[in-house]
Amino acid sequence: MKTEGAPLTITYSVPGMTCGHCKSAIETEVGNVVGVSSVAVDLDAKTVAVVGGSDAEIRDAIDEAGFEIG
Ligand SMILES: [Cu+2]
Repeated sequence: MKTEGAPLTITYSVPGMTCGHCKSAIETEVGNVVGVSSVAVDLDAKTVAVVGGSDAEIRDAIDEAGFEIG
């Protein structure tokens, strides 16, 4: 049996995000990662705050959406 702690919020810096299109692309890809319960994109701060999921899979999803983590 696997025990998990409370989900952590991890914040990624994604400087390439510029508009609502970028925002929804990231939200869709990262939202599909197993275990992710929340994705909050801040276009002004260029950050993506993610609750739950694995760091490696979230990084892959951001890459998959066409963005680089800065
Ligand atoms: Cu955009």
